[in-house]
Amino acid sequence: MIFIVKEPMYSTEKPTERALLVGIDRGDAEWPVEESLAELQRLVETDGAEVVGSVSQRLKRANARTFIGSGKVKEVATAVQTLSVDVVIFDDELTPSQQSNLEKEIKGAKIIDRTALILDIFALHATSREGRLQVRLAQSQYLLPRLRGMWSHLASNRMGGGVGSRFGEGESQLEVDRRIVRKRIGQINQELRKVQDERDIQRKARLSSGIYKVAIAGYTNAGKSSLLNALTDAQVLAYDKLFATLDSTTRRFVLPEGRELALSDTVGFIQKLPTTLIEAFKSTLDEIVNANLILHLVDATAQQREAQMLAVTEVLEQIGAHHIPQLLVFNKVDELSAGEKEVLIGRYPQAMLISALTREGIPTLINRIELAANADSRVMNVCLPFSQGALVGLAHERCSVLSESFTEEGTVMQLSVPQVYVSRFLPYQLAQDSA
Ligand SMILES: Nc1nc2c(ncn2[C@@H]2O[C@H](COP(=O)(O)OP(=O)(O)OP(=O)(O)O)[C@@H](O)[C@H]2O)c(=O)[nH]1
Ligand SMILES: [Mg+2]
Repeated sequence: MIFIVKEPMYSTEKPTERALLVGIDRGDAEWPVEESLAELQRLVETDGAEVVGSVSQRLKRANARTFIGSGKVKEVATAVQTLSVDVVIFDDELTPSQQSNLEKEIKGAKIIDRTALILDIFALHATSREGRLQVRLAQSQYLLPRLRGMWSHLASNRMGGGVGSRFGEGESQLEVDRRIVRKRIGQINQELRKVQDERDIQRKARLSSGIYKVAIAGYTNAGKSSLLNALTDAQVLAYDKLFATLDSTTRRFVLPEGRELALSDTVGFIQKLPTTLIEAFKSTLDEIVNANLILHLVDATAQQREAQMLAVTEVLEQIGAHHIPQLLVFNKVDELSAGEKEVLIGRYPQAMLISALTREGIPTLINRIELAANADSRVMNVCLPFSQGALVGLAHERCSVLSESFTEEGTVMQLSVPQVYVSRFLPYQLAQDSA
């Protein structure tokens, strides 16, 4: 059965593209097909099109030839006509042959898949040079095995615009051939390396400074940018769209006792995140991989909260960040009732409940970050001679100052010193420590 969201409408305004969604119901209780299609609808809307209907079919696994069964394909083909559909969007990545078979059988509409849609949104939101290069790399890698199938698709896109049309922007049809795409991948990789070399310099500087790095990771729309803004004066764009953030932003964050940390916000994760994107965004994701602590931020109000958490855990594993200490943080609790909060605490006693909007729970979160940051520290009693002004500065900026007094010999301090700095303070250690 086809679930119709909107009847065809006739108006004089420039038409928004009309999309029909198609998914498979695999009987997955964690991530039911309705939820997956609802998320796909949000993706479509983020990309600027309108969903006019959705179709799902109960299948154990996808049909190798046409993803859905042949009867269902006919149903979709009819719906394309009756609902004036411009684009049919499949909720899973189609194989190149499934795509070309579907294109033959469903006339009058573009056929794209979730991956192409996500890549398109990334293209729309990429602002930095690195972001744009990474998106182009992912698009080219996606395009390469599909070149034959994409020929007509690209040609019609270029004329029609709309969903999926930011593929190969500015390219002439002739250029779309395997050799050229491969060459382009090579060039993008080269350019990316240059951009990333510069970034590496900054990152290495942070690394060698021994500064403690905290990364905010989580599902798209969890409120990562809002949290960065709440903790620092980052003023990162935060809005109710999927994949608002593509580039990572790192800001200085000063703990109440004076120690400085680096706090990063980065690209959000999603179910079925295309592997081409994960590979292309490796350097952006390195912000997470190189962190000392990950704040796993969860939208506590999300229908599919648990499934979203699982998706995030899986991506963290995929990028090799699963061994990094994590704090589980539920955001948007301003929208939960007292009862709902209790259920959440009962289920995740180790988690923190916050609201980036009302700042509820933020002080507790800062305390927990501080505790984690101090976990690799050692308490030292030192007397820093007045000639060692720089070391006094280091103590204030990178260590926790537990006590401080001034004597004739110098500044006597009790410090919680991160391991990386211990050797710097050793020469000035007071006798009581060596006991
Ligand atoms: N009610 C409520 N809304 C919030 C809170 N934090 C964030 N939001 C809203 O959630 C939406 C997404 O917030 P962002 O900070 O952009 O989320 P993000 O995780 O950075 O999203 P992407 O960059 O798209 O992955 C915005 O509309 C925010 O205003 C919160 O604590 N409470
Ligand atoms: Mg964001």
